[in-house]
Amino acid sequence: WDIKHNNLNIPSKNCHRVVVLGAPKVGKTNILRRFLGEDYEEHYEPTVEDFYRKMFHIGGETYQVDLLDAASEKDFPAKRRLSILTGDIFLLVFSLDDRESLNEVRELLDEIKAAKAKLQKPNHPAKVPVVVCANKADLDAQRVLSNSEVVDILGEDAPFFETSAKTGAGLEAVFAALAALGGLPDETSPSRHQIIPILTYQSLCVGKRGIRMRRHSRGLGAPCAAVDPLARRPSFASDLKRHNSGIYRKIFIFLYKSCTVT
Ligand SMILES: Nc1nc2c(ncn2[C@@H]2O[C@H](COP(=O)(O)OP(=O)(O)O)[C@@H](O)[C@H]2O)c(=O)[nH]1
Ligand SMILES: [Mg+2]
Repeated sequence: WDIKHNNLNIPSKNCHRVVVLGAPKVGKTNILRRFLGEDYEEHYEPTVEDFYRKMFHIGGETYQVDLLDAASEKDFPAKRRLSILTGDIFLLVFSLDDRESLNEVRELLDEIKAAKAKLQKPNHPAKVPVVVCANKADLDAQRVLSNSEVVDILGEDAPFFETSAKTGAGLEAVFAALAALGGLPDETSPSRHQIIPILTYQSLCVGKRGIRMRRHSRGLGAPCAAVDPLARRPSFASDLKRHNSGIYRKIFIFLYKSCTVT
């Protein structure tokens, strides 16, 4: 059973890609760990680029959330642009003890707005699907940014939440906001479902379909989710297929060239 290619037939309207961006060391990986149902990690490991896939079975429906931990791509603008174009929801993270990391979020917000605006019909500008985490709220003594300074810098562009990946504070609200942007049910929040092994998840969705699904869907079952241990970031080619409209094609080809030449 090849789970890498989404043979689980999750409807594409239920599939979303969350791209996580922000300065190094602000807590991006630990926030993702929380979303995946893992524990906080004190030891810092720099991220190169990580890709995660979490699949949900909620109310008889299936959903898939892909998470791209895009690490520090400040020095790779073409790579970052590609990540931005392939994301449909964005989680931007800065740390309350690091003013420069807030400036970086401001720049990312502008870049995402500009990139998405180019792809939209001029008469129908949609709101940018971004949620911002003001992380490390537990570090009272080191805090250098007040709430009102953050509001001033971010403006009305994106909702932000004070969070702590260490204590878990504020993260429920962040996950709920992300779910709302993707039209996902609230049960996608880690506290609202049970994590089950991938094999159990697969048998729930596809094994002996008729009998099990029917029996299961009578009570719809408790919300559950599984993390795909084999998930890899899809190739450039399949990203292109996902967004197979003319404008995307042109931009992708341009970006692909600029990624490979440099
Ligand atoms: N006090 C505190 N430390 C945190 C928090 N989030 C992350 N850290 C620590 O900050 C360091 C960087 O975290 P990490 O998640 O790897 O950041 P990333 O580089 O943005 O992915 C690690 O040592 C974490 O333990 C938080 O909310 N509070
Ligand atoms: Mg990281």
